[in-house]
Amino acid sequence: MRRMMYEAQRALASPVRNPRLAVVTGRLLGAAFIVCFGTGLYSHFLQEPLPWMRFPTRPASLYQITQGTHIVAGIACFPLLLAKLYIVFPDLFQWPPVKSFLHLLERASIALFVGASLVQITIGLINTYQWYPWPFPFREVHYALGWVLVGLLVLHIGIKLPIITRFWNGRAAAEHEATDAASDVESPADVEAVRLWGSGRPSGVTGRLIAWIDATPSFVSETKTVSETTTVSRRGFLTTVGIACAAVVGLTAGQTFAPLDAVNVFGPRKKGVGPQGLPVNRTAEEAKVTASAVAAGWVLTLAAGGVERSFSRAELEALPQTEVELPIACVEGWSQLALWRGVRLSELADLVGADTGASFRLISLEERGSFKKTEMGPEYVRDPLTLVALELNGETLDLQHGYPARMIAPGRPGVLQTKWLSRIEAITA
Ligand SMILES: Nc1nc2c(c(=O)[nH]1)N[C@H]1C(S)=C(S)[C@@H](COP(=O)(O)O)O[C@H]1N2
Ligand SMILES: [Mo]
Repeated sequence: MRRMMYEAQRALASPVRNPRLAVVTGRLLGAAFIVCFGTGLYSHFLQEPLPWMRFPTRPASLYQITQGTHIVAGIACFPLLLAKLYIVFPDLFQWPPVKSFLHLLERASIALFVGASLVQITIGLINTYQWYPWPFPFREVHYALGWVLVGLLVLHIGIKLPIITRFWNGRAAAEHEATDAASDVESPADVEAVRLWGSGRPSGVTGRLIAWIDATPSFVSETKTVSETTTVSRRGFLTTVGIACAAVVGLTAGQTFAPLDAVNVFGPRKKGVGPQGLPVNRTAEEAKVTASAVAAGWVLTLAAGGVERSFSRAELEALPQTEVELPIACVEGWSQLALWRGVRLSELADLVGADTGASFRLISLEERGSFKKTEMGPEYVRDPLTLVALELNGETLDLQHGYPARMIAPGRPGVLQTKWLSRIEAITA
């Protein structure tokens, strides 16, 4: 068995399967994970703020930037994770599979890390296509997995620290390689050294692994130093990974970042598609508001501290109108800038004498659905860009976009830009 595993590792040996490249791709992957985690946390707390939380409202496209980055970094994880798994694959064939309790923990944590990462980026990607083919609530699971992954990332970095520090610097790694390669490491005793390359044992072991890999007949049989072929294939590997990342990112980022729209081949949303040139996520039919939204008796009711006032659409139109340019930035990754016109929420709040520090609840005509009610902190309520929008891109708001009136505020996720408003009330603590 030991022999078999040894042969497997030998057969899989390749110049790109070395600790230096494992560290290089690991670094990029780690950075992408941290970016995803940070932007993900931000998105989470915007949707589920703790009572004391207040958020910046500028730049107005803040959420477009953070969520666009979240999805771009998540998509880049696919080629990076595949590259990393390719590099460390031979490490799977260790013998004995478990040497100690600590070794068991290490291998189990890596198995969990890989599995959870694959699940996380896959459900995330599928979600950008608005496809929810699983029985669990996406947002809660994605959020919980985010914490699990950060924990496992810290553990992984801790375990691999000796290798990471040793191979962080390219030149240092090459030096180790050259010295270590000088010794003969073809004997089965060195298989021991190979098995240890993942265990983070310092002083020469990992360097000897490279030497062993480089000494593998199929690649560098005659010489024990780093050959040109080796360098070339390593560079080729990194170039391939780079191109793959650029491709998957470049061909989808246009859904958020308008300049890349022309090459948005795989992104689920295209610019300018939909009524009034804007995509629609949930239609009026799906929300079952086709009758209530056009009913003659529709009014928007504002309520604060016992004062209630109702406005018909004509009455709202008679109030001072403000025009703002703000994006709809969906959690699912697409964003689009649009021109909105309507009444400032702060002016409506003043009409019912609402407290300047009050948070508001926005209630839609929609009878069912997770977005029928949303909440908004005073930083948004009082922002001059926050409107009860009546017009979009120079026309009366389309029914699909929330006619007779919808919310539009700076720096917020699309899910909170409530359509088909019916009631806006100050939340009394
Ligand atoms: N009442 C209500 N408002 C809603 C939604 C909804 O399902 N119901 N969807 C939200 C989501 S997820 C987004 S991204 C934006 C999309 O706006 P659009 O469909 O008008 O483009 O509206 C938001 N407003
Ligand atoms: Mo959305």
